[in-house]
Amino acid sequence: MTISNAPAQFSPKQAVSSNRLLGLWRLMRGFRLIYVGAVLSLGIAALAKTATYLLLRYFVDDVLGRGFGVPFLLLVALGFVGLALGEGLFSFLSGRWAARTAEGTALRLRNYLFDHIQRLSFAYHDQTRTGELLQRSTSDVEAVRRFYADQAIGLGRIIILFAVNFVAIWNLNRNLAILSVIVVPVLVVVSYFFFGRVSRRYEEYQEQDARVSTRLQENLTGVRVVKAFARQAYEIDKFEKENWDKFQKGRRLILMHSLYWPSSDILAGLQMLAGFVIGGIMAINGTITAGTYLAYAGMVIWIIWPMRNLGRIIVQMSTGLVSYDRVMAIVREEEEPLSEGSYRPRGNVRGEIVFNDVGFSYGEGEQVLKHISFRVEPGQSVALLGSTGSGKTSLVNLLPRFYEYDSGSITLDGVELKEYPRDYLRSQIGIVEQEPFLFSRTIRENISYGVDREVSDEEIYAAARAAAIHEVIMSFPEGYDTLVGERGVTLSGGQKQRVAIARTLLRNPRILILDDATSSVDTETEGLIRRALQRLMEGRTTFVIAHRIQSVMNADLILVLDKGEIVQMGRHEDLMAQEGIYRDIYHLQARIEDELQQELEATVTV
Ligand code: M5T
Ligand code: MG
Repeated sequence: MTISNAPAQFSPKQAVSSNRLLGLWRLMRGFRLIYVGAVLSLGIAALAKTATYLLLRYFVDDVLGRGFGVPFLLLVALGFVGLALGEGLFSFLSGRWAARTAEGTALRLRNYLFDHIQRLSFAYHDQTRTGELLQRSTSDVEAVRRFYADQAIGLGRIIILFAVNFVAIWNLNRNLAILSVIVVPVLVVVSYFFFGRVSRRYEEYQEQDARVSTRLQENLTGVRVVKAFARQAYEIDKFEKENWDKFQKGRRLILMHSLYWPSSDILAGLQMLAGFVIGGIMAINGTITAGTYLAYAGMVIWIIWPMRNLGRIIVQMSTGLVSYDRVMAIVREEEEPLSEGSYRPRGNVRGEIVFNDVGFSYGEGEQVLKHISFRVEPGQSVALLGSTGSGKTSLVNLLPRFYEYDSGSITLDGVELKEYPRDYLRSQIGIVEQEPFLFSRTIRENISYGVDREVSDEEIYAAARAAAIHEVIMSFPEGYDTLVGERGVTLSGGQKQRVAIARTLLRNPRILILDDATSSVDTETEGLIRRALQRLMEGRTTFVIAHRIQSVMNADLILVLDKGEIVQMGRHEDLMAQEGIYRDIYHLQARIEDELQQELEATVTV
């Protein structure tokens, strides 16, 4: 659609306002002109309608029975036809332009949200439920779209119809005009009463709706867990409760709407009745002409109709306003500044990393890392070892600035990490996450993900070979074009990890982080990967998190973490020479391996 009409630099951030109507107006930027055009067309259509009644009055009072010739009568008839056509044409234009504004604005808003949500910080995503984000980017945007397409334009229509017809009746007869608006104050009070209630109920309803979406989304993502734990009944029960709650809230919302309708209908009905009866009496008495009465009877409908709909529109508008707030709550969130930073080197970093008394906690929680100090020379490898929950992942997550440390300092090549723009850091650091995520795309696309330049097949194969996954991929009928995930192959945990390793290697980062990257891989494959990586790790600073001593013993520096603190640090030989966790783990793992070996031999000899 005509998104090109919109100023390119427009961002919905500029439409953040505590005045929701003002905000919605700003959100329309680039479409405001055609929207005003839509409202003007409505006005013209309304004038044409009212003119029809006035022409009718003229026809009845001044033409009928005066012996005008056929040509003149034809002319009057043509007038009726012209007015009808004009009304139709401008109504059409109005609807079209309003729709264009609404669709264009919604399109832009959805695109913006998609973009924006991905730029929010890790901390934001940790706290926000996916279902909530989904709902706000779809259903709430839809409500905002309806605000432009139906409600705002509807309000314009109401005001214009009312004003035009009221003025026309006023000019015919003041008493009639006053008579036809006698219930307006009552209607206003009634509408106001419902407006507040519907707003609140709609908000509750949307919140509940978000809860239902979240539950649905979580269950679909975690369907395996649900089945494995045979918790279907429990989950269904939970879902039904939330869904029932949504139904209840929806019912209460509809109840408000449906209470409003009859009450406004009764008022409007009384109004109409009074108008027809009193107007009729006036016509019989001769206070007004027959033509005036006819015109009045036609026009008064277009006074009462708007009054009756005013409340409905205002009440519905409250939903658009609430949704505006819900969408803007996301828009208002600060994006994680990617390119902000005072130090952006031309080339690559060398990779010297120094931690000095670093402390870190997630949000308000307790300290996850305490007094972390160590030093890595460029090209060295660091291994992190420690029980689960000891803070290994948290430590490496600080390097690409996924999270900001609270105290102490981390320097890269002698410059504080916070001075580097995040996008630069992330281009220098490759991370294989503990639980890698692959997109539902081809394996080729997954491996080349995040590389901006064209990559040759050879490069992709080389990365896959280093990750010991090339052979596996080639064994699929479609090779590198095999789709991963729902509509394609389901990769095993270890295969996924290796695709993720290949993906990171292809980016050729100066600093490599492998967070438990070989945890789902058997010892033999791990050996293969380790040997291949050995070559690739040369010249890069590497962080390896692993649980097997074998995978860490060759590191230049081994850090043993416990409850967020470094309890031991040094090379394998140093650590073996001291008492402590490291030696304990070493002996434990060696014993287990021995026992396994013996058992294996025993079963073979039997
Ligand atoms: C250390 C907490 C976690 C634990 C501590 C990733 C993450 C962790 N934590 C959060 O509160 N939010 C988060 O996003 O931090 O956790 P870790 O750094 O993940 O530990 P680990 O990597 O050593 O453990 P493991 O199991 O991967 O070996 O208290 O709750
Ligand atoms: Mg971890």
